[in-house]
Parts: sequence; structure tokens; C-alpha cells
Amino acid sequence: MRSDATDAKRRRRTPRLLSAALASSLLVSLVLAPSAFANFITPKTGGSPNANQIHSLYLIILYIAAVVFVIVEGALVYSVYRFRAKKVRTAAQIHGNTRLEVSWTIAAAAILLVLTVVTFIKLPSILNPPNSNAGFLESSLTQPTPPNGKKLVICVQGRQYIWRYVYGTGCLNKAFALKLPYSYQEMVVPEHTTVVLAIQSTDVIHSWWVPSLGGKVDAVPGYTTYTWFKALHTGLFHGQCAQLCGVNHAAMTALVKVVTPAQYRAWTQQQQQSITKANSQVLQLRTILTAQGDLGN
Ligand SMILES: [Cu+2]
Repeated sequence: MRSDATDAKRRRRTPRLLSAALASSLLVSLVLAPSAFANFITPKTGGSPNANQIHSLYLIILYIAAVVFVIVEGALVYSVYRFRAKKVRTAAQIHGNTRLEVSWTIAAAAILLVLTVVTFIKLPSILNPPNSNAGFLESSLTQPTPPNGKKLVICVQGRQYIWRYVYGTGCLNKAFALKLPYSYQEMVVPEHTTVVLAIQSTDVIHSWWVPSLGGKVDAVPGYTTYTWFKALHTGLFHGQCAQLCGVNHAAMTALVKVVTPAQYRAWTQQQQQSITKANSQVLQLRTILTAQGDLGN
């Protein structure tokens, strides 16, 4: 009898030990791999000052929420354990305790007040672009302008399922007349330059989102929304349309290639030449087809 009871006890203990071992090994492997946590629960950083500011604001709120979570869940777990069904222990009934209820209402209101004040203190550094060679990204219905007025304007047009970029002031209304360079999917920008994006859509709502370069901004048909960023170093930054815009939404990616100013100038010149060449080929083709009577009048 005794040995049967011991066996049963051992059998009950084994799955518990196994799950404890699994849980602790998972915890240890996560703690020992800090890279596993990098941008896992926090917004991405490092590409643009506004992205960094969004990240630091997020951390402040996360830490306050973590303290509240530990206090509330700690009290809950303690009470569940301490006052589990046993005759000798009875939890004090605090329902209707005015002082206690007023206290935690005031505490919750105070936390909200602190969060509001901190958010409004941080907001200008997220919304207002700096001069080139110092940068951020903003979203607004009016075009953001750095203090010295100097910016690179790029028009971003969302359509199912690709992004088109037109480079240069005038891209919103005179892009064709000015023969401005353009590209699809991959945006090329110079580093340390305040880039203002004018975002539009030709069909449904899309959302411009390159996490390392700041927040998300919707591309809404009939409206122009604005955002900005200032790339802190050269490199590639990946993005993804963040509004479900149709069956091929997942394929609507964006890539921002940050290069040196000299490389940027060379790239725009080359784009312009390629576009001019392609246009002249179209003209030649039109002349030939018209001469053959294939295009009508
Ligand atoms: Cu989309």
C-alpha cells in the first residue's frame, strides 16, 4: 500500500517538474539572449529621431504599466493563495470601504495625469521636424517645415499594391510638367536630411509605415497627409503597408534606401536620364505607329 501511494505521488510530481523545467529553461534562454527582446515588445528605434522619441515615450508608459501590473496581480495572487478555501482564514470584506475606494480612484487619476503631462512634453519632438542634419518624422494635415525651411519633399502615392515616390518640391501638382524623377517600392533618400513626405492614395486607404523611421501615417483617398523623417545613417529600412487594403496587401512593402548626399544626387540624375530616354522612345514608337496607321489620329 505504502509503495503504491509513493508511486502515485511520484507520477503526479513528474509532469509538474517537467513543466517547471520547461518554463525555467524558456525564461533563461530569453534572458540570456537580449537580442531576442530587441524591439520585440517596444517600437523600433535608431533610424530617425522621431522613432527614438516614440520609443522612449513608449518605455516610460510601459514601466508605469508594469509597476501597476505587478501591484494588482501580486495582490490578486497573494489573496487567492492566502485565503484559499480553509476554515481558519477569512478575507476581510472591503466592499464599501469609502476611504480605500476614494484612494485608488485618486491614484488611478494621478497616473493618467502623469501620463498626459509626459506625453505632451514629448510630443513636440515627435511632431516637429528639425533642420537637416538633426531629424524626426511627423504626421499632420499641414506640411511640416523645419525651422530653417529647408527640406526634401517626396510625394508618396499608395495604390493597390505598390508605393510610388516622386522626388522634389512641386511633386504634388506639377510632377509631370517638371519631369521630376520617380521610383516604385524603393525610396532613395540622402542621410542627415529632413525629408518631408506628402502621402496620398489613388484607390483605398493604405498606411505608410517604416518602423525605424517613425510612426504610421494613413494614405487616404482625397486627402494629403504629411510626415517627416531624418535618417541618422545610411542603410536599408524596411516597411509594410499597415492597413488591410485588399487581397495582395501583404505584398505591399516599402524599402527606404539611405545613401550619402552625393550618391543621392547621382541617383536622381540617372533616374531623370532614364525617364527622358524612355519618354523619347515612346515618342519614336508613337511616330512609327502613327505613320503605319496603327494608332489612328
Ligand atoms: Cu496597402
